[in-house]
Amino acid sequence: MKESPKVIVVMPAYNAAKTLHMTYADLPRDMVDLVILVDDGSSDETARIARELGLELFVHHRNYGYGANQKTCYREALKAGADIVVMVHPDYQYDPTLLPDIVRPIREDRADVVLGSRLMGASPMKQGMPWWKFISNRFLTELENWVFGLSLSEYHTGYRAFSRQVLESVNLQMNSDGFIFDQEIMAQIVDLRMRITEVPVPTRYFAQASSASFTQSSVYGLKILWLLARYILHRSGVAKQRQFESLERRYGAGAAR
Ligand SMILES: Nc1nc2c(ncn2[C@@H]2O[C@H](COP(=O)(O)OP(=O)(O)O)[C@@H](O)[C@H]2O)c(=O)[nH]1
Ligand SMILES: [Mg+2]
Repeated sequence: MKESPKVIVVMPAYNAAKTLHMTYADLPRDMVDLVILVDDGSSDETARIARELGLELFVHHRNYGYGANQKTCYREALKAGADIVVMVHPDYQYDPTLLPDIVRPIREDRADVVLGSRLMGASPMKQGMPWWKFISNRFLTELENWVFGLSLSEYHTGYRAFSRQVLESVNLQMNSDGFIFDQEIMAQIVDLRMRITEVPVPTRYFAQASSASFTQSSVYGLKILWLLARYILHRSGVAKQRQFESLERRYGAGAAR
């Protein structure tokens, strides 16, 4: 890693007008070279506020979804020359002041991907996570750990940092435009044997911080099961999935390492 890597924060935004200001104000600006916000066709003032704050703004002309939003975020961050890309949700759910902790393992070349985990510290339920989200998070995490052969504390966080190499290697375009994107990129990263580290972050739950209903979360859970099934088929060689294969020859099954 370079002496002073270029750190770019990306914010996938959808109706984040009420929380964008707070989120941006808490970012340790001396550590961040650029903040990119992608507005996914919000119906509120998100774009106007982003412009006022002087963020690098990209606007989808309609709502394409959370995954599509991240695709634009990473494309633009790479284009802008990022060495490290940190996703920070503009809904103020994850504490932006912890950015140095999230970036450090990549700067020190101890990791390629860093996840801010809400399940490493104090009880997430005491901090407001609904009990059914907590239980399904635990269950899916154990299942994903088993399939991926890892021992992470959660896969469902939206606070993530990636090295440039990761984002150049995974086949982002083959991923979903919806919320399952977050799990698909993890499966790709695991298949490429990238180094994943976790750092503890507190959980915050309030009206604007979370919109996923019980039904949406259940559908999400089922989509994860389907993803894991496809991953097992891929990994065992029964049915290779292009989605999980690296775009870079250095990584994955064909790599000479
Ligand atoms: N719901 C939704 N969120 C989006 C979309 N595009 C980007 N996002 C952002 O994705 C983040 C996660 O959504 P959220 O409802 O907070 O999910 P949760 O915190 O996991 O319950 C938020 O910061 C949104 O601003 C979209 O199309 N739909
Ligand atoms: Mg949220």
